[in-house]
Amino acid sequence: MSKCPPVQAFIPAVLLFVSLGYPITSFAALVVKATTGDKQVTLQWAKVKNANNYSVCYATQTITDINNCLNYTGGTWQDITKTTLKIGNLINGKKYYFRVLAKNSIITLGFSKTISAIPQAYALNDTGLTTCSDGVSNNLPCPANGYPNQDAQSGSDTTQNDNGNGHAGFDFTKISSASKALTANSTSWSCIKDNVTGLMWEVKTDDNGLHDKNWRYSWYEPYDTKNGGYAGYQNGSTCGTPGACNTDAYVKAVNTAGWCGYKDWRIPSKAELLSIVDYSQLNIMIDTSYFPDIVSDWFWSSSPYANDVNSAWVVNFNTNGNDYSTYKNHDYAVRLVRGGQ
Ligand SMILES: [Ca+2]
Ligand SMILES: [Ca+2]
Ligand SMILES: [Ca+2]
Repeated sequence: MSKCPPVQAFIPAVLLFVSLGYPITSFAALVVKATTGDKQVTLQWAKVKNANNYSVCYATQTITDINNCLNYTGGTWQDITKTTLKIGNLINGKKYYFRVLAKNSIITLGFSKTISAIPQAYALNDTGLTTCSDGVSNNLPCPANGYPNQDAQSGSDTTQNDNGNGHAGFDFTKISSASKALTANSTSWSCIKDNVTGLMWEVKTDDNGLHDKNWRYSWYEPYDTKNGGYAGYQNGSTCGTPGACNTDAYVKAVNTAGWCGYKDWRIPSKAELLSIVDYSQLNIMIDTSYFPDIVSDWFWSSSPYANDVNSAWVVNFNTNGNDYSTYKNHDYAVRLVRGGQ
């Protein structure tokens, strides 16, 4: 009658062997994704068949053996029944490693590969790139044969690719001069809210007023803790208000008047400026449907250059989206930012 081998008796023996701590390989069914936030990382994975419990191990060094979780630096072990876990009280900028184990009430079913994530005060934008390249051509569909794991194959440009709110993964909202959120098809706006980073950006004007896109400023920061050892140069010459054409004077003038209802505008850091560079563009390296005011120039950051007190960082939105250090007495464009700190 019975033609089959006694399979049912065999499987529990194997699983018992596994659950006693003998090595089992990580398995494809348990793929963990990490989302970073301010001092936190949220892990998420799909439910594993037959699993009703999960254990999460995280540490500040890579986890080669999840069963030894507590032996790794910062090793922490947590048992949960859900398929998502928010881990808080982490240190921003520090790299953490995570591994998840799936089990039921009797046995370990398997575990994920180790992934890493770095919590940070604000989320990062992706690059805007949605096409792949090989050794010869750009703008190819992904994947490109023989050239795996390209920028366009990961990040929010892939997971949140919606051109209706800014190119690919960029997610912008137009803001009126009275601080009101506007629809994407609005034709007049004064500021842009970046919904990924949480930063709000100044949109320039072309009316010869305070915000005119053609004005240029020298770099000046009177606070010693922020200027890298030298305050810079006060007398830039091309902002329509003689004697006030430096970055500090411009910030003060805008905050005295207010812009989009706010008075806490500041010069962006280099990292903040780089967050709105759209690397899919060839010439003007920003989403011009939200920032139509862009001028072909370098934009000042608030970041002093550590190797030379006379210099600070600029970001080139004109041709390549690169950052450069340059002398504080040069005149460059400014786009103010607020929030995020
Ligand atoms: Ca990407
Ligand atoms: Ca988008
Ligand atoms: Ca103008």
